[in-house]
Amino acid sequence: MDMEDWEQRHTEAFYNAKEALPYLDGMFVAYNSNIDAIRHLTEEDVTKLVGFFDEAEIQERVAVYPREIAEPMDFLARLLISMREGKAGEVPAYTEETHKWLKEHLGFDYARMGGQAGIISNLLAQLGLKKIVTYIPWLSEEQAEYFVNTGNILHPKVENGKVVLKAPAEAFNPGFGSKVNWIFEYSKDLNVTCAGGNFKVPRDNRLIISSRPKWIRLDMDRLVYEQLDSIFPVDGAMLSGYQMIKEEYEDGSTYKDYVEHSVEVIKKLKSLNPELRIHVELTSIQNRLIRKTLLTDIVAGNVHSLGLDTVEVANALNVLGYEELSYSVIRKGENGIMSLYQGAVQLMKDLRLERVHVHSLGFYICILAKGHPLTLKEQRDALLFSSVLAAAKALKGDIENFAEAEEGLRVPVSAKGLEDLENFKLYCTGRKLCSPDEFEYGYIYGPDHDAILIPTKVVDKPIATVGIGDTISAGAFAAMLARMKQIRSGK
Ligand code: 8BR
Repeated sequence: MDMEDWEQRHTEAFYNAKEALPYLDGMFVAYNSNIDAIRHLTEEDVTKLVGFFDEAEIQERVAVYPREIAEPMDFLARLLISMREGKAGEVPAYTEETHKWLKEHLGFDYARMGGQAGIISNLLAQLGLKKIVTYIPWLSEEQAEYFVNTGNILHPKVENGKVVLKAPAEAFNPGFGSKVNWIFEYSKDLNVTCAGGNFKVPRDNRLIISSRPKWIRLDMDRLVYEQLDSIFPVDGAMLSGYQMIKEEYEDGSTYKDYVEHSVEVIKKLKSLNPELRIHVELTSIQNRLIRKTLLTDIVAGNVHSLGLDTVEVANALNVLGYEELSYSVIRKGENGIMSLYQGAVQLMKDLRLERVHVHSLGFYICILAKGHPLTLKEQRDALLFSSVLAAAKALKGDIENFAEAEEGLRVPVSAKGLEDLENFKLYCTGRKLCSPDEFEYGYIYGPDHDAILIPTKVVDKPIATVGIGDTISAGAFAAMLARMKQIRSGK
């Protein structure tokens, strides 16, 4: 694969998408958003935190290895464990106690929009889409402040029994609290002294405390559901946040209730506009039952498109009964990319999808069912556009407008990504999935599917990597829909 060709194709695809996006009427985005509170920890911070507790008790708590944050001591124990090993951690908190304690005793450096639906809404708004209708079942006043003020994000609000679309700042429910996730970042070589012991942090990493307030429900207000026609016209829906569904709730309801409602929403969206395409953005789901149910009951046969990273491909395959393939994806190694490809094809088939977009560092793979709506060149353009967005996001942390997105074009295509794909060439040509020439274009013609493989732009020293996966999926999905609309209008 030739680097120069791919640079050129990125540029062309970016401007093609820029021309096509204004053809979109709008996008519906639901369900999850939260506030990310970020705090970079110094040595003094850690000493101060340790000083709040009895050191022998800290030691005991570290040995217990708390799996949830019920009180501040649990937080400190998990922080010390994460720092000692330099290993990322994510621990749930079901009560607000630790949140309040952290606000009083430590505070955060800055806060930003978190959660897939929140990140996707802001991105599409900043790219200038005509209309984004966002639905967050737990939209609070504080959360509403984190939506960008571009005027094109609207949220359903019930007024006198009637659903109207308003800016998030006018659509929140005053009775709701906020879901705040704390992200504690720390650097390599930081010295930690606790209970007479001493260690040096082996690498940069972070501990996340994800807030799971009991009142959170992945559900749609009944009136909003009944008057769902009020969100139209929209061309697509991007749905995420299903990981919030719990097996059981204190009020006796179970995951089955929420799964059923979620499917009703999808069916109603499709009945209101049969042309509408629906994308689900996956993230890691620890609970295997919920992960499997999401795939087999919500995604399969109901939605068109799935976006996920390589670890999520492995996790999905694992609950669907493809353990060997799943391990082979995780192990990476020589067969990693082949297994990833086979795995993505399997997901397309088992879940009856039109499109599976897998993003990895340096390349993306998109599997397409035969009969998908665009040419492979057009599908490739949509992916290349999202690669530019990912580069802009890694470069700047946030893409405030189209001009900032354009800066992603300056980032070079990853040599490592090209090399990984090159290693895959023999597999593809050997199995007659494509000729060597077709491979150079990134096109694959399988017996029961087509596929696109592209090397992508990767920023050497990214400012941040949070939200890049969501940016990639949203950018590619929006660009694909926009091209479909453009064609329909005769351009
Ligand atoms: P997830 O958060 O869903 O894992 O997605 C992260 C994605 O961000 C990766 O799949 C990769 O494509 C992209 N990415 C990362 Br991580 N670092 C990047 C970088 N420095 N430049 C461009 N893309 C990056």
